[in-house]
Amino acid sequence: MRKITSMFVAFGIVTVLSLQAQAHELILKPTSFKAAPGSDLAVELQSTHVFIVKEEVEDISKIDAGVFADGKLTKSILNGNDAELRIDFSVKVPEGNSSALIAANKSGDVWCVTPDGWKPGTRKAIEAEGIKVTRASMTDKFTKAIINPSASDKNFATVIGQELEVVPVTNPADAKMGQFFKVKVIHNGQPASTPVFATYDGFVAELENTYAYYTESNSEGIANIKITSPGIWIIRAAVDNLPGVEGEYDARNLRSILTVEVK
Ligand SMILES: [Cu+2]
Repeated sequence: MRKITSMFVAFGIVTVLSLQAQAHELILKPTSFKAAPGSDLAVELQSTHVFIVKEEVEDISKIDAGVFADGKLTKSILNGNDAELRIDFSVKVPEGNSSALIAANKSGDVWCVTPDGWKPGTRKAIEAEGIKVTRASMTDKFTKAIINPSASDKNFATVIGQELEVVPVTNPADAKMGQFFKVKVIHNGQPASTPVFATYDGFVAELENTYAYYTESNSEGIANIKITSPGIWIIRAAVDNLPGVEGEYDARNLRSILTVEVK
């Protein structure tokens, strides 16, 4: 009996850890990757467990999003689209013939794992309701997309300063089927070794948290993703279990997703 109980306890822990890894992902999906300089481009911000299928409307009050140019993010007005299960916004495509960056950053909500399931709120707040908290965590999310890639500029490699950032080393204009697409993962301004998952739009639309490719960035932050299909690719880095804040949450996690199109 005791042995069975401890097996159940062990199973419970595994479940909690894997659920924690399954927070939904924040993904930028421009409606086009080629847009005329000076025009308005519609962009979708999706929150999902399935790639790339919109599933949830995030809390717009916690998100900054827009075009990143001249060293700063110009924030767009965000519109929660409940009918389409996504956030809509538009950006003014920068002038000139260089590639352009669109970015979104979301500060995390605290979620607690409890015997009654997941509850939003800090450890203090949930415990004040008389509910036991197994684990409280917060996940901050960063995402970026590159439009108008061109063979003649280096703007695609601009580091915009996200706490966790995936920076292309390969020019997206040169991304090709059957070849490696190289990225650099940067955490707090330093190259970081992290798990790197990648997939493309339409690879698997029936299953959650399913990616086409897995690798890890090395100590220089470099990861190579083998491109196995044309289309929209997402490349995702993750850092888990950063220190928490006493009484608020036990750990903080970071997610960062780069979106590029492969012709
Ligand atoms: Cu979700």
